[in-house]
Amino acid sequence: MHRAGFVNIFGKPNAGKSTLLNALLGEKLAIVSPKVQTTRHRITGILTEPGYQVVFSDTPGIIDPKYKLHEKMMGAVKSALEDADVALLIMDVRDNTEECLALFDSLKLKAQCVLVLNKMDNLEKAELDALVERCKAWGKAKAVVTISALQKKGLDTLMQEILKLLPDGEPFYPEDTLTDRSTRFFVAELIREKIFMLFEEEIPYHTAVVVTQFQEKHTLTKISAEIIVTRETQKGIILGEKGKSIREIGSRARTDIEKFLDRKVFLELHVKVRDKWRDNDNYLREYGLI
Ligand code: GDP
Ligand code: K
Ligand code: MG
Repeated sequence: MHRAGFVNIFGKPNAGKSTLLNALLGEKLAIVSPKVQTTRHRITGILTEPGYQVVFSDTPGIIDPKYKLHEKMMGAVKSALEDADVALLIMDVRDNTEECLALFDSLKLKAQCVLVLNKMDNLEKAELDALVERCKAWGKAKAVVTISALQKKGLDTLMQEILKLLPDGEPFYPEDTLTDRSTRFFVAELIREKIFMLFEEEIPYHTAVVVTQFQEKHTLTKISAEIIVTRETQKGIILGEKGKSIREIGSRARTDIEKFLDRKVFLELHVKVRDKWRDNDNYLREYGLI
């Protein structure tokens, strides 16, 4: 018998959705940062093992739409809600339990769900046990599992619970497929992650990254990318004094991209100002956000 199905990961911003996807896949597919709304796209990771294939999706956190970009992000959440076989509802153990459960109620889920209590490394055992009891009493989850996505704890138990709920079926993708996203997409994401790491406040939220050139040369891959911001002042900040900041972005991104591609990389970055790109359909399309 073979099982195959779609498992989508939902939760408030920073609950650890992207960290969990990466941990389950054993690959860094989704970028992670302590800032909310780092994930803008739905990212698929495909886990193929003897006897089963699980197509996981990481979704942007559940948010109130403010910009068109946010509406598109919520669109990704809604479409994920509708087509999953199993929903993983992930909660940070330190978040307000009642609030989280109310939020999950409001999603009006059709899929069967597993409640995943993440960051168990942050809670004493007695407190964790009490939380598990409260979550079981909620009654809407087929299982309640405690994990630490960061420390890769509890993941075997979580996989067992997922497999119990996965339908019988043939694989959807060839067994060596890891994701449905392009290499260019991951390269752009790795660059965007460095901007989340290095800059405070609003800069990351005003930034998009587009790969404009991706060439496999003899011994290395040559990549050019544009960092798009909304104002000249932001361009100045991204560049930094005498280009110090953009060099830092470039060197950190190159290290990660080389790891991801397992090849030497030559990376060239440019900064462009595009007023109000977040509210412009043409730009959102160009940046792969629609
Ligand atoms: P997302 O917004 O739900 O995708 O959350 P991320 O995966 O980006 O994680 C948000 C923050 O929580 C990051 O700083 C992660 O390193 C951290 N984090 C994720 N999982 C754990 C965990 O199990 N334990 C701890 N202590 N931190 C975690
Ligand atoms: K995050
Ligand atoms: Mg995320």
